[in-house]
Amino acid sequence: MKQLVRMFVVVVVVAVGLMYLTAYLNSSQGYTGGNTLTIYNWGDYIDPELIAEFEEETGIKVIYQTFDSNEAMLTKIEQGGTTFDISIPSEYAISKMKEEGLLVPLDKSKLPNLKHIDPAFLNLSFDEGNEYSIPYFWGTVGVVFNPDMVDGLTFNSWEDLWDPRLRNKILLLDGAREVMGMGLNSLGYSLNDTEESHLQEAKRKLNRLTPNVKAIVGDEIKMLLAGEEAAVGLVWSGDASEIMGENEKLDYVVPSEGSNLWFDNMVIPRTARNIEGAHLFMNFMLDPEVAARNAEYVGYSTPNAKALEFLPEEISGDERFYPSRELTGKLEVYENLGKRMLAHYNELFLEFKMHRK
Ligand code: SPD
Repeated sequence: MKQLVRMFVVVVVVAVGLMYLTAYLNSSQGYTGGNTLTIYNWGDYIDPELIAEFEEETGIKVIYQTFDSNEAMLTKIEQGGTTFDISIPSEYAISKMKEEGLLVPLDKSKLPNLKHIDPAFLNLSFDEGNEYSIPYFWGTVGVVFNPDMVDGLTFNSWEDLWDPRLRNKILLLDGAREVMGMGLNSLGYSLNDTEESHLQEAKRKLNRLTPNVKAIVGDEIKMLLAGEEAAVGLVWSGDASEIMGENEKLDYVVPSEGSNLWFDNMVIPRTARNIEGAHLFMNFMLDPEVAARNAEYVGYSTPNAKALEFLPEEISGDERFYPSRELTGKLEVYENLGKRMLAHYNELFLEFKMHRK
């Protein structure tokens, strides 16, 4: 009987000990999340072979999920119940996530490859000192068009999009900031404008674009434009580069009234379970050869100065996708306009979408 009691006590002590150990590991910053890494990225935004190589190199299994807008990503992370270790938001979303305490500060000692990033992409106002985010890709918003299908229009001005010859020929990327920004820029306003009369004016102007808009779409915009299903698209520069790789007839231009210069950076959301693995992944993606392969695969512009040396000159020397500082200096970066104003932009964009129906 005594022996039974002793065995029972040993079992209870071991079980309680294991419970405490598990709880400690779960709450500790270094917990390896069962050696998995959950990545939450934009669709079509990484070379899948690189994920396989990272898994092989580190023994970490990657779980990969995608989003199609900063707003969708923000809502999901704000709601909680997720365990993303890495995400790749744009600048204004990073600023909002910082404000809401949704990000983990980075340990730079674990990111030796950070030295390869062009200093022009570091220390930007949305994350001074890169305390929370590391550059991944950057680019502009502009117009991709098929010269054979647009009757001589050149899109040096946003105004060209309203030309009656483009009836049912335009695809718009499905982004509230991008579409509202285009409407505001076409009127000579800032794409960060918060003046209600300007926002309403932009919405009315967008409503007048409706006859020319064939569809508002996600990543399929690339396939549709490359396949000549539409003549013109409002797109991110990296998508334009991929489309033009598929169909050499097409061209990309940033209209002269101004447009958006954006930055997508890697971050570690507060919900992360594998912070160690997240740093390993960031450092892996910062490796110049890896960054170059990724840029070549997805078509977006790399902020990694050393990686440029591994890219063919026809890519790194293409001013449409690696524009001069003179041009980028004239473009505007989206500001974090605050929760209410961002929601208002989304509402206006939604109203524009409903107007089309
Ligand atoms: N298919 C990948 C799209 C990534 C684009 N990010 C651009 C965000 C600009 N705010």
